[in-house]
Amino acid sequence: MQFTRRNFIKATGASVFLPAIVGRAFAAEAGAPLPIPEVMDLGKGNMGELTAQLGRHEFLQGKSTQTAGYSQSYLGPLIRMNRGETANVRLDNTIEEPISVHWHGLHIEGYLDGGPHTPVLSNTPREAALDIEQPASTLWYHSHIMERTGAHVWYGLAGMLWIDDPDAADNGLPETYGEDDLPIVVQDRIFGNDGELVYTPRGPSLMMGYRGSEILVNGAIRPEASVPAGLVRLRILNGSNARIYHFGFEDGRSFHQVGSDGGLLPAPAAMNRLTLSPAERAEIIVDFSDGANVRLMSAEDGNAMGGMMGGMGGGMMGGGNAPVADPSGGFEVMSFSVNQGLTAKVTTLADTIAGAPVPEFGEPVRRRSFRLQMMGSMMSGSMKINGVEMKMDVINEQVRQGDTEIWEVSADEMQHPFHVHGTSFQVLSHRGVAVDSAQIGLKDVVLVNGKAEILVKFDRLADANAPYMYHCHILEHEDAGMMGQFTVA
Ligand SMILES: [Cu+2]
Repeated sequence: MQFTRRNFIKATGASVFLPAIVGRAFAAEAGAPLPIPEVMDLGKGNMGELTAQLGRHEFLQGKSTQTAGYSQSYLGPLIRMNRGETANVRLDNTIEEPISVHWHGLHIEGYLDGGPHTPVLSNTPREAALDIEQPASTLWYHSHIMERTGAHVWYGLAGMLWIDDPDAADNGLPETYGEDDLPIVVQDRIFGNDGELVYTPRGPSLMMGYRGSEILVNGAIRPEASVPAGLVRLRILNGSNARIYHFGFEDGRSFHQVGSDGGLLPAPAAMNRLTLSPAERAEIIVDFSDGANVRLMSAEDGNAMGGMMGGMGGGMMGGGNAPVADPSGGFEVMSFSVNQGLTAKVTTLADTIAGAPVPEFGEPVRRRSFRLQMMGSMMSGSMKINGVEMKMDVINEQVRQGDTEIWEVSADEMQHPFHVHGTSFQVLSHRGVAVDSAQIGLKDVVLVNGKAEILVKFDRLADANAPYMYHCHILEHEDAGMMGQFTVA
């Protein structure tokens, strides 16, 4: 099986030789209506079909861009699955290279997880039956092929996945899809003068992770959502390869976080700033009852190799690509316009949230350490965990099913979002300070700055033919080798 870069490049028509810093000879128009993805409902025995395909998509007015997507030109449908049921989906691939469908955040066995050992080969469909036994949550899916994940996701092989719990008590949260319950997939991209996507990670843009100068939400440039004058639930996924967002509304209004990676929080957490690193999710409730239109902004990503680069800004080092700064200092992500013609179905938020998962971790029986390392990668192009880079035929760790462990993850050179397959974990501490899990909920990605301790437990099996992965979710770091494999037996 060939995992060559050339296949994909040839297939998409994109050139690897475009310069990484691209002038903007076109006007990127913001303000198109927020695209609401089609729903693929896999509840109640419905069979879905997800086909990886190349396509063309109009991001820029009058320009057609080569892309990839699952059953559509860019990104994929919003997939919904029910807790307590088996979700059936047929996976196919019409692209000339292997892709995969990794179910990010699903607690399923290794052979179903969609990692690099279980690709969907060209024109070789297969079926997956996924037993859903986890709480209601906002997850996603994306391609996860050795050394190719960054390119695959950049061109569009990603989508959102929502788990619903038909038996959960009514939590009173907004739940009318596309009206007051909105999927928000935030990505940054670079477009060349010809309107094509540019993906050329090397040098600084590989080291810092590949960041873009245009912000897309659900595949549209800084779109506008029309919302009712009440409470609106935004299910935000940072679907970017490398960029960390520090979200906030332009008028400084506060909002409530009600969910994170692994499900709902026990109680709404008030805030006016929200940081999401790549692959993290947050469900937030925003009050639009004052009728005012408002923009969602983000502060620039400052994640950089402070130690080596003397603290140069991440925007400068992220391949030279940063969104145009607003006078307020940050940059615009999208905007909201209040439509008085829409009915506000939810206007109050309860003090506690019914149906939040209750963490069930026993006493830890083992401790493992994972050091995420970049040192030397500028020369070698390879990044490591505990001194070794990812190798498909090496199992780095063996875990016993049902054991609770403490994993100590350290990131000294820059911040890395650490993701673990097959489970949700609890963050115990960060930089030596205890973390209140009720505030942040169950996680499958934690942004590590210094050292974090997480409590993990695996209930599903993964053998050496299809092991689980742990890795940095800056996709250029993952593709450069900052990933490891483990079995659960
Ligand atoms: Cu990293």
